[in-house]
Amino acid sequence: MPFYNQEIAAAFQKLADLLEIQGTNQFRVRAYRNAARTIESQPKSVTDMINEGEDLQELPGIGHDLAAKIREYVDTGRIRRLDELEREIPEGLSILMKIEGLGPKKVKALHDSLGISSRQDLEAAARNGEIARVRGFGPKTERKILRGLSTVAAHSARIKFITAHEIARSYLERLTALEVVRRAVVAGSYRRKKETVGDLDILVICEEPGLVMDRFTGFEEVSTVVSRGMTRSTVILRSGLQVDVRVVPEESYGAALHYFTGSKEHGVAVRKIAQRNGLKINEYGVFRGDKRIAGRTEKEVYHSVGLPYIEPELRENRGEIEAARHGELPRLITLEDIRGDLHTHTTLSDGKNTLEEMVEAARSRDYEYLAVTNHSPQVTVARGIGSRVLMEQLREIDRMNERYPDITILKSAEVDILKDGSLDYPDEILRHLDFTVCSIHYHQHLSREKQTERVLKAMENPYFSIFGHPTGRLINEREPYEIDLERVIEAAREKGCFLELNAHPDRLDLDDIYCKAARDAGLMVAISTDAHSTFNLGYMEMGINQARRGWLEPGNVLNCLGVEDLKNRLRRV
Ligand code: DGT
Ligand code: CA
Ligand code: CA
Ligand code: ZN
Repeated sequence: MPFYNQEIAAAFQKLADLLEIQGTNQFRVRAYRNAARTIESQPKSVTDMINEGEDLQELPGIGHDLAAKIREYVDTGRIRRLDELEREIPEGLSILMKIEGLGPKKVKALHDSLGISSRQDLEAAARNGEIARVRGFGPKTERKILRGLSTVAAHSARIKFITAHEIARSYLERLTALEVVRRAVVAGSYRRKKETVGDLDILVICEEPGLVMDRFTGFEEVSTVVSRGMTRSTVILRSGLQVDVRVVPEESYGAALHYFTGSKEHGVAVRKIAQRNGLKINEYGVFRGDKRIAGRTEKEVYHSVGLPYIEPELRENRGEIEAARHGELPRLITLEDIRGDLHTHTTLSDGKNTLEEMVEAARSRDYEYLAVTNHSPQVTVARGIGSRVLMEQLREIDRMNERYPDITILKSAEVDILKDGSLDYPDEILRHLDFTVCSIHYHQHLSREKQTERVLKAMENPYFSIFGHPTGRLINEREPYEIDLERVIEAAREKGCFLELNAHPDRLDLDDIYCKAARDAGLMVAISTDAHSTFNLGYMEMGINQARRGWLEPGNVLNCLGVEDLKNRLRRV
């Protein structure tokens, strides 16, 4: 039975959550969480690894007991220990832990004192002011919980792009493996590379629709078949994700792809132009009267209304049609345009790989440069390093640069922006760096005014180079800080600072809208992975997706510059 790594990881996270609520051994809890992260970040399917007889204990943090539990899950779809805990602890409690402002201790306290065991209970109690009266809680925590509740409610139905990507890939592989399938592609928001995806819309060209539908509805991860027809079926997977599949005739492929890629708003706008020209566009083709005049490719569809091809990432009806009409579409950035990564961690702070391993990985990606940006002292949770250790690393980088003439290792740090807007290393240390990534990790709930001032003040320091993960949001988990990014963008441009597009799939921060705002303001953006392992360097692809949605061209992106140009751009003093 194939399991997605994401699914196995989720089971381990749940196990850890429940143990934590129960108040058992912190050490076990952490072991399960680490295991979940390890599984999640495996490029290869753990199910395949087991089937191919690989030893899971070679994975970092996976011992005998954990390996056995993974195997148990892959063999049986369950973990007995998890079943036990689920019987002992009310179902709702582990969901409550996902709400910002609530940890296991608080969840347990609320359960014991107010009998809260579901989101509904929690929301009712928070609205009635009961939570503020519980020992150890107060009005502030109560407000925070209400805020957290609204975030979860607003997002939980959509899944992150990277998860959709994993599932989409495995579905496509198995569909295209069928001999009768000529072509299979995922359209919808997935093809537009939206940061979250509501459902997957698969289009198939094939000779035997019946057979494809049998296969499609019969895949093992399907939990419900919502509908099954000859040209259209809908299923829901165990993970909760809905997948639609439609079989389309070859001569309509372009029209169908255009229709189902959306966005709806873009489609409507294109169809309006067609109407004005006496044409009709639908998912079967482009028609003049009853005569089909185009529809085999998307290009044909656009050409029929006098437009050049528009990339899926731009199809949001946010000015792309006007730009296309005037021949002003951006030449969107691609992965090949990227010449290095400007935000990475090593084992020195909280990374999983050594400097040398990171450098080797960057070389195998053909990068011209790699910046090492470990955390500054304030960020103790991520094992921030002091000035002395940082200076030692700079010397090690000198040695590495001699050893590897084909790549430049840039000296940098992820410097915490303190509450008062000062930076977390003294200037006499900062001046030894090629540049800095400055970011906020604490005091995320300041007022909009204060948060903005804090960042503007920090930018006055001439060693401030790139503002890291500028809004601090975690997709589906944490709202962005209150901050006036328009002002930050303006100030950055004036002072010679830059903004990061953090490519981590949980962050994608800047979002598409602000990428475009930066571009429109003439401010360059750094697309950086924030890699904590060699594997994470691959998140660059996620950053590129977001950048393309934000209309970014190579000329808008710092790390498309060669190393000398880059250094010159970054130097403020
Ligand atoms: P999602 O799934 O919420 O992330 O977003 P989409 O864009 O994938 O939306 P979805 O799955 O509802 O539909 C896929 C595409 O099909 C959508 O982007 C455009 C097209 N479509 C769906 N419903 C309509 C509609 O009522 N009118 C028009 N013009 N197009 C539609
Ligand atoms: Ca969709
Ligand atoms: Ca759909
Ligand atoms: Zn970082």
